[in-house]
Amino acid sequence: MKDTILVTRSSMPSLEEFMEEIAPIWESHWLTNMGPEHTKLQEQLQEYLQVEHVDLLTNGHMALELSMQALGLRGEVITTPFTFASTTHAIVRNGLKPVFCDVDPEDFTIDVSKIEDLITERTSAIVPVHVYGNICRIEEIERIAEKYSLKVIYDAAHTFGETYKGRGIGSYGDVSCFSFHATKVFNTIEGGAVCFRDPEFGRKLYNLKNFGIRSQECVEAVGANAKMNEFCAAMGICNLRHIDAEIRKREAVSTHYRERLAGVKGLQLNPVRDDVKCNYGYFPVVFHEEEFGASRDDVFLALKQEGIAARKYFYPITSSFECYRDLYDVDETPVAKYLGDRVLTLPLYADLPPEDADRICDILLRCGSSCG
Ligand code: T4K
Repeated sequence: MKDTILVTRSSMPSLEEFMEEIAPIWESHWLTNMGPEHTKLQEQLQEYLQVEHVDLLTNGHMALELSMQALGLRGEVITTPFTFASTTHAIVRNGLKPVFCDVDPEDFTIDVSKIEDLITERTSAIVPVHVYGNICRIEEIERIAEKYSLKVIYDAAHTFGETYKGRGIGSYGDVSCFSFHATKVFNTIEGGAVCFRDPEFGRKLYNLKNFGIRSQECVEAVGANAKMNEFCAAMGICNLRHIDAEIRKREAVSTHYRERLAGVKGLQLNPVRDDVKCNYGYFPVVFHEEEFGASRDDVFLALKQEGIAARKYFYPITSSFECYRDLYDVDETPVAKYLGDRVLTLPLYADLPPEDADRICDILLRCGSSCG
């Protein structure tokens, strides 16, 4: 039996490099609450992400949840169900109602032609997801948001380091929220960030991540505890030194997959765009069973039997979660439902050897020919 291959593997610096970065923490005894490592990473990320302002949080989920709170959203929020649980939960946990818009069949992002029909007098925001690092139709979203005075909060969890038309992706919308979870292109073990332009929003967010405390004697809002600690920030500082090389290695794996799988009947791959600098975070494949000859679940099982843990990101779509039973109608987003039932995300990380990528492709392609 060959070694198990998981869907991803965290990028890490050498132990020596991390030890060197955390040594001053032992001197200072300053472990959290916006210490020097936090400040240093924040400054470095502002530059790397090409954004006006960035704040660091415990994770991408709290970045979304507290951003919505800081913006004071009310009523309904238009979003997509083809995403991780976090996007929808953040809306619901703010007491807001998610209104699900369908997705584009080619790139899985919000179908902008369907947004306006969903807007009511209760709508306060749009929460589009740059899913798998595929950039949403930004200009059209901006046009709609301006026309109806809506806030735009991008779930940018998958887009670390990406640019669109030469601009850092975090600079679009009112707010963009990143995840720095262990499974992401860039990680701080657990972590997240919010990029924004309005300093007043930034002040509110900063307080909200620290219980809503404005000063020692004034608590101005019902906040949470979502501060990134010094060890996580130190991990980020180390990982940031290697990020460009890591992304290049991911690109090589993605290219390898693409060479083997592009053009195969019944397989749909992520679209490639000239105006986007991509981070190669995920390699989703949609299996159109009728043409390919095998279903997503056939391939999932065949890989599993060989110790390869591809993942069904994002199945089930969030509107069909058990916790939202009877609240939403999945048939209102037929494309999201269709894709959720057919997509499989192949293993992808910087050090995935080409022979493993080949083995994965061999098993996958064999499924198509044997079942078809
Ligand atoms: N919005 C979107 C669109 C998101 O995708 C996410 C998170 C968020 C918001 C929220 O951001 P965070 O609050 O998480 O920062 C994983 C991640 O936990 C989650 O961050 C991510 N999206 C989601 C797509 O995937 P699981 O439950 O699939 O993770 P898990 O534990 O099964 O790990 C997957 C594989 O990663 C493992 O098989 C091996 C590898 N791994 C995992 C861990 C935990 C490592 O190599 N090292 C590790 O430490 O959710």
